[in-house]
Amino acid sequence: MSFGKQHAIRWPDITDRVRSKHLLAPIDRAAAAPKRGLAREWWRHGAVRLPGLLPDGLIDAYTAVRAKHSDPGGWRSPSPYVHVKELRDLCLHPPLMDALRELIGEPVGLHLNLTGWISTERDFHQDTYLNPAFVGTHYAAVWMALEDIHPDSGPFQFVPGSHRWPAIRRHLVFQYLTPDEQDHPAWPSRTQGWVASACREEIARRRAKIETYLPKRGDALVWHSNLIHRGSPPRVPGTTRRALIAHYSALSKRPDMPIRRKHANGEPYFYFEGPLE
Ligand SMILES: O=C(O)CCC(=O)C(=O)O
Ligand SMILES: [Fe+2]
Repeated sequence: MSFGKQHAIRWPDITDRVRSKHLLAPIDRAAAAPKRGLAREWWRHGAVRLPGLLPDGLIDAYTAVRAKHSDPGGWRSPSPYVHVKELRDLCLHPPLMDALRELIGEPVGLHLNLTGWISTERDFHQDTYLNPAFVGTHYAAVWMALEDIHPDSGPFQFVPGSHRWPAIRRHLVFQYLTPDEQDHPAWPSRTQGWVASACREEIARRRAKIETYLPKRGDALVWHSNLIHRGSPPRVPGTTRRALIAHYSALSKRPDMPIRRKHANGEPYFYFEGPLE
């Protein structure tokens, strides 16, 4: 069942340009692109490629643990890294954390993993509206390739530069949902059909390019929370896509996630109770 689909909802109905300073990370407040480096790529494209970032040994160690979990969709729990040291070793790898701190402008912690070895098939969206509004753009996600990614597997796709468009806002999406629907934990998936249609319409109107990410094992890509992206549908259903996805927020912007821990290497993560399942 989808929520809100009975309305004819367009991109301008659910998006807004955020200008409030405390909702924008420092790079997002800059009127012009930084001169060089990762910051420049982030400002211009909303995505930063970090080829060959992940050491083979860390990938092998995690792959051995993950392979024992039979579900191709991975662990259902959103924070399996609390239990699995090998996940923390990859997601909190210091060169990756250095890049994230540079892009967000302050220390960040890990709080979400997607561990499926098939595409999520999550249709076009931005991530910001899935978080509490006070997080703003102090947020980033990382796509890590554990194998060379096959074009038929449903690769990650994104629209470079779309992070500078008006952003989808939760309160605007919620205009079209009843109070019960707004309280339902599945509201993101039950609205994704029309949210994705609105994104497609805007991509077409701007004649924007959709880029397909086909990384080699060990490559990583960081994307901005306002970047339009998706896990594309596999061309050949069932084709494996051995990826690890991790999401991070600035430590100072998550009063809703008060328990923090440090991994053995000193890098921070948000701690949650609950079993590994
Ligand atoms: O499956 C994918 O490649 C994208 C997943 C996604 O949208 C996310 O982690 O925010
Ligand atoms: Fe996403």
